[in-house]
Amino acid sequence: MTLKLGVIGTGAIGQEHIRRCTKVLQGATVVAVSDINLEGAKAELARLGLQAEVYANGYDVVNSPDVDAVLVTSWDPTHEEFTLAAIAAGKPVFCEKPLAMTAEGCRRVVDAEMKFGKRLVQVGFMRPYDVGYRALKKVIAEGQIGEPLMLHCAHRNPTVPESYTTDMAITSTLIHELDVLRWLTNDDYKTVQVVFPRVTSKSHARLKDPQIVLFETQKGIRIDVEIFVNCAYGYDIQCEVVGEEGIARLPEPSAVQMRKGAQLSTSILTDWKDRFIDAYDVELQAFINDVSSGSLTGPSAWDGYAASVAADACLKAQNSGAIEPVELPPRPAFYDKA
Ligand code: NAI
Ligand code: ISE
Repeated sequence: MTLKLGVIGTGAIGQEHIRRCTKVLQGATVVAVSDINLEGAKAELARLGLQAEVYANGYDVVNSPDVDAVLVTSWDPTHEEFTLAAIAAGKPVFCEKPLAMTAEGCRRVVDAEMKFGKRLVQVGFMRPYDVGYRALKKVIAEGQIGEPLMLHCAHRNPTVPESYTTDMAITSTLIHELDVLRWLTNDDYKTVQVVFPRVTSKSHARLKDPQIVLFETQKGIRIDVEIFVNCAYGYDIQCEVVGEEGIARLPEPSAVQMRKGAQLSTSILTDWKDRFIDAYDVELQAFINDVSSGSLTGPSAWDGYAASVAADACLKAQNSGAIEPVELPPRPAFYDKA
């Protein structure tokens, strides 16, 4: 059976996901799309040579009888409402990160899903599907470097638009680390502090860049994450785990080494779309397969909530300068992994 998808938001990642669902992955087809930029949505369908219904309103995508499952790829503040609408319609929904703008918003999604009685939500945290992060997790889980003691991480983007603000470095960017580091260490955050180094001259008035976010986990692991979104040189994701017996690093994306003109060089990617291109394929194929087999297994609404509880504490820490607690309630049995 071919799963009929409706996509809300046909911007950068919406276009990427429509392309992969249509041209790369198996078992799904895009039958409906929506964007507040209707002409942009139509142009994108024409570019891909795709026949699909175009709706002015995302709710019409959710409620279309032709749509079996929904992809939410519109702006961050719209995620919660469309995800709740999909749950109300009893349709599986893949929602890009963040699940909602606050932990409270994510909790509404969790509560609606539990009330429905079956998992319907997968959050677009793709890093647990990345081959490098999976290899790193295996090394840790097998005890190859002993117990993890410290993690040193960095999330660097070459540049961001004027619309990007200091809090988005947490809610839209760090949110990936907030999810993947819980998954990697099998741990939860206890406290967080945010410190601001000297601001880069490449930033703008509404953005303090870079930032350093310091966590202590429940097991006592110390984590530092540098977020530097105007780093200029590339899109660079780093993760080093210091254990009792050794150190393990996230592998660099594979790239050709060149010897030329008295230089030894390896290129660095500049675009997030390329850095995790395979992981996006794998996460969406998993969603399609899981919906078809009737049970979702990917990052859950609870994972989206847990990341947002930590994000809220980070936002508080940005403003207070103090060490703030991260208070995640116990996970309901509903979200126990099979
Ligand atoms: P974008 O600005 O390129 O595209 C967003 C699109 O949503 C725009 O075309 C906009 O017109 C549309 N939109 C906004 N409100 C809407 C509404 N109410 N109904 C229908 N369409 C609406 O942004 P981008 O980069 O594609 O990001 C979209 C979402 O995906 C964001 O939430 C972002 O955080 C997430 N994202 C996730 C990534 C990942 O690595 N998992 C990477 C990039 C983005
Ligand atoms: C963007 O929205 C993403 O999700 C990218 O993966 C991330 O690296 C970037 O910082 C975000 O703005």
